[in-house]
Amino acid sequence: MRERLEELKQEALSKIVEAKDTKQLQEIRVSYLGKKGPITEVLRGMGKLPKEERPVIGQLANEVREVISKELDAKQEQLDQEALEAKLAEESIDVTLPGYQQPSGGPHLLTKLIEDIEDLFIGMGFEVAEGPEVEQDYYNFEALNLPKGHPARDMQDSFYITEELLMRTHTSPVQARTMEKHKGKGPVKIICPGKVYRRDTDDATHSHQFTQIEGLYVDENVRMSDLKGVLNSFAKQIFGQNREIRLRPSFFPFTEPSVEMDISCKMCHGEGCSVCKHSGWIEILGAGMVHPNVLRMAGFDSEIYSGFAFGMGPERIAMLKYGIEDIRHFYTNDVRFLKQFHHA
Ligand code: 2U9
Repeated sequence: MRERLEELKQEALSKIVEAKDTKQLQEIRVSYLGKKGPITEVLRGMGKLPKEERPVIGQLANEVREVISKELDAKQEQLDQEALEAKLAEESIDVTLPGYQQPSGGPHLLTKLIEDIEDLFIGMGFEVAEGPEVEQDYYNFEALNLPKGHPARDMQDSFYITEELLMRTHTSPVQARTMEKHKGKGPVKIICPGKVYRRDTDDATHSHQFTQIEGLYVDENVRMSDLKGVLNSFAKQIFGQNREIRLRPSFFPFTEPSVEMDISCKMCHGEGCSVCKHSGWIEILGAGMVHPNVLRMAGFDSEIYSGFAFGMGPERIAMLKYGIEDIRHFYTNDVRFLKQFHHA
């Protein structure tokens, strides 16, 4: 019996050494120390032993139990420690690894161009004025010398909401509103940037929504030469000091006389190329002296006051400045396009 116990002890201890996890340890514990295990069986068979041997074997059996139990506990502790170390190793952070690059956005190139143009006119004494994009027919057309039935206000060309309300087709109603607020007293010296809407089919050069910057300067003795000086300064600051401007006669219902302004072509310096269609000049904006009817409708005495006005499309300015060939690039927001202008 002594040998049997010794044998069981060795067997259990070598199984404990080989045990890989808690489950295996538990199985060893149950099979050797459990009620149906071999040691219990030895103790049950003690009745057959001579009396004097019983306490000796009993004590030995208890010692074997104890040794196995202690080894099981020690092994369990070792497995727990190993598991903890593995977990810590797996979760450790290498603080020397480089961080993830966070892509940063930036203002849209049109936003930046509009802000640059605003700054340049602020530098010449203009203030920035804004107004509603949903506008009354009166301010969008009537107050600008475009009475009902005028061909330029065709229903087909504007987004009407009701008979009297529409999406503004230009930023001119902002000037009309600002003049009205001044109650016939000058000076009014403003630029009006903003979104405008026209019923158009989108293509490379047309968009149903685009932006405008318009300017207005009303005071006593404002002349065409003031307009020319301001626009010349604008053109040189945006396109370069080596550019020339020229004014050609034109027509707008809200200005008289009206002009269109060209800048000399940077590709050919006035000699003629594909960008300027071999004319040496590129059209960039429209302008003129404010029509007396417009001054009167806004409450100004057209005998005392005069003014100039101009209007431009920042998309067109940007297309010429950066060689962009399709107006839809501004609105489809492909980052491969947009990010080229992050430092512009
Ligand atoms: C008031 C009086 C006069 C604004 C003007 C233009 C000429 C012009 C176009 C340029 C290209 C619009 O962006 S575009 O499509 N604009 O040519 N705009 S004079 O004249 C005004 C405005 C308001 C009270």
